[in-house]
Amino acid sequence: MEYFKGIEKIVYEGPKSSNDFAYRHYDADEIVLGKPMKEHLRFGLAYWHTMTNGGNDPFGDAVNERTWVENDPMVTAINRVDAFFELLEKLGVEYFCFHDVDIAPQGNSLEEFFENLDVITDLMKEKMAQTGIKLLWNTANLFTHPRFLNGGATSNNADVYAYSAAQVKKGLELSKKLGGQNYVFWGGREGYESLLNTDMNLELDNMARFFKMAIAYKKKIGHDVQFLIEPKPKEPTTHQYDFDAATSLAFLQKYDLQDDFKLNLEANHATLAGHTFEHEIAVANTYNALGSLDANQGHPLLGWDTDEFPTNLMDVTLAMVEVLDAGGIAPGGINFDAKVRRTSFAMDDLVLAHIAGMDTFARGFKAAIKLKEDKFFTNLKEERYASFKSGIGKEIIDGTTDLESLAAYAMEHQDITNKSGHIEIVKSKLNDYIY
Ligand code: XUL
Ligand code: CO
Repeated sequence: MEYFKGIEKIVYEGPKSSNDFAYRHYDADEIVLGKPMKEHLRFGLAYWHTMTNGGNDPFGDAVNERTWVENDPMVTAINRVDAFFELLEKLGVEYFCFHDVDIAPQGNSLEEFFENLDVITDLMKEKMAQTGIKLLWNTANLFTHPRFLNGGATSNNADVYAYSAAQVKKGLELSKKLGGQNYVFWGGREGYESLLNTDMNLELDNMARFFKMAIAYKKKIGHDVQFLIEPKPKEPTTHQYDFDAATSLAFLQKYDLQDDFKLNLEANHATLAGHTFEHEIAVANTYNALGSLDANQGHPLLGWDTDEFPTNLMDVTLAMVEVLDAGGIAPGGINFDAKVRRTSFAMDDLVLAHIAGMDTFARGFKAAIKLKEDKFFTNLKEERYASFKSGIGKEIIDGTTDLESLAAYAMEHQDITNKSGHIEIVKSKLNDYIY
C-alpha cells in the first residue's frame, strides 16, 4: 500500500527549480570535500514527530491527517513501518531514530510491550535489508507514562529505576538487532522540581550507576554502540540535570564516564539554555565530545521547545562551521527532531518540511565550507589574538613566565591600547556568504 500518494522520489533539480517537491540545494551524490554530500550530512528522520505525533497542543486535539492510523494499535504500528520506509525512500534519507514507545504499543505488561517491539523490529529489519536504510539511534522513553512522574534513573522510587533499566536493556538489545550506530539518553524527567524534597547527590549518583550498568550490558552483549547524552535545560522538569553541554560534560567527568559518552546536541535545547546551537557544538568540540545533532529550531518569541523544522540559514551555517571543525559528524548524523506546525497537518507537509530542512542544511554546509576555504574566521582570530604570537604573549603560551615576571612586565607597559573588533562589519561580510 502506498501512503504518500502522488509523490515520486524527491530529486535534486537545482536552485532555479520552482517545484516544491524537489531539492533545490541538497544533491545527495554531489561530491563535496571528497565524498558525496549525503555522507557528510547523514540525515535522519525522527519516528516520534514524523509517524506518531498527532499535532495536539495543550489547547487542541490531534489534527494531523495520517492515513496509517487504524483502531487496532498494533495494525497502526505495522502500517507505520511501511509508511515510514516509504517516506525515507522517497526523501532519499538513509537514517532514522526512535523511542521504544514510538514504534510499538505498550500493551498491559512489559512482556507484551517487548513482544510488540520484537514484531515491529522484525519488520524494520526486513525493510532495512531491502533498502539499505540504517538506524542512527534509538532510545527508551522514560518520561511519558505516569510511572515516570519523578523520572526514571533519578526517580525516588527504586521500582521505577528497575523498570527503566528493563526498558534500556531491551533498547540495547534492539539496537544490536538493528545495527544501531548510536544509543541516546535524553534525560526526559531526569531532574527536579523543588530542592525542598530532592536529594540531588543521590539522584546524580543513581544516574551514573545507571549509565555504568548500561555500559556493562552493551559490552556483555558485544554491541559496540556509541552512547550519547542529549542535554536540555528545562522542560519537562524545572531543573534538568543535563542542562547543557558543559553541565553534561562535568557530570561525565565527575563519574569517569567521559570515555564512554559523547553528546547529542539539539538546536532548540541550546536556545532554551540561553546558548546558540554553535556554542553547544563548540563546547563539545573542546572536549572532543561531539556525537550527533538533533536538527530543529525554536521560535525566537517563545520560551519553550517548539521543535520547528530548521530554516534559519545563518544558524545552520554557524553550526556547520563547528561540525567541520570537529572533522565531521559520523558516526552521528543530523536527525530532524522537528515537527510540522499544527497548521501543516496534511500528509505532504511531512515531505515538504523535510525538504525545507535538508535544503537549509545543504546550503548551510556549503556556506560553511566556503567560509573555511576563505579562512574567514581563522584570519579574524589570528589578527585578534596576535598579541600571543610574540613577546610576552608567546611567553605565556610557552609557559616560560610567572605571576612575578608578568607583574614586572605590566609595570613597564601600563599604557595599554586595545584594537577595535569592528564586529558590525564582520557580521555584514558574513551575510555575503549566506544570502
Ligand atoms: C525532547 C527531545 C527528545 C530526544 C530523544 O526535547 O529532544 O525527543 O531527542 O528522547
Ligand atoms: Co532531541
